[in-house]
Amino acid sequence: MRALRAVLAVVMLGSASSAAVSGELRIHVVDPQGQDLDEAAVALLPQGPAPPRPAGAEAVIVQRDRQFVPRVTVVQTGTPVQFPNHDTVRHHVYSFSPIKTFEIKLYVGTPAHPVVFDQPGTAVLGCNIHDQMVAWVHVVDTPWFAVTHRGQARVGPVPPGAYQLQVWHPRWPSGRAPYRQPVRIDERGTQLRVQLELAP
Ligand SMILES: [Cu+2]
Repeated sequence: MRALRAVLAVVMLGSASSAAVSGELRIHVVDPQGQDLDEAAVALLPQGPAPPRPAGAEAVIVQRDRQFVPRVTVVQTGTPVQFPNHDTVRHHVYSFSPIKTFEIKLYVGTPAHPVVFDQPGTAVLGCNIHDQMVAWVHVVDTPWFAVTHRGQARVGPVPPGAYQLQVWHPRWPSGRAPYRQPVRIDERGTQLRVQLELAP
């Protein structure tokens, strides 16, 4: 009887772990001085085709107190982004970046149509009226991404396996391809520290 109970326990453990086969990346991103880096965009690119964008996925970049909030947004390729203006002053949002060139001329409230970011890469956004306003939309071919806070981010759950880790930051030298390294995500999760060489 005791032996049978042991077998049952093993079977149940086996089915529990196979039902939850997913991993996670826990990453710590630091600058060249070893300080925690906020606003780093982290993405896990699968080796095969990426799963499609979750239905209804969209992003929102608010304008408040004459700033974009958040400053760094990561989206999967094809994602619509809304730009509601919560200020009483008008803003004029634009991007000259090759992956997405657009402008939303002087407006208040929420523009009628979102902007769809349909190519991977990074778009720099500005406002024609307020020079200090800046934001970045980092577009990736994967639904698995995060932005660091106090140097930390978690990406997942993802199926265990081999990925390319991609890390980008606003102070990453413009024109240089984002930082990449191969990474293996296992079922118990993978922990990693990345030090980025940034422009001063
Ligand atoms: Cu403005």
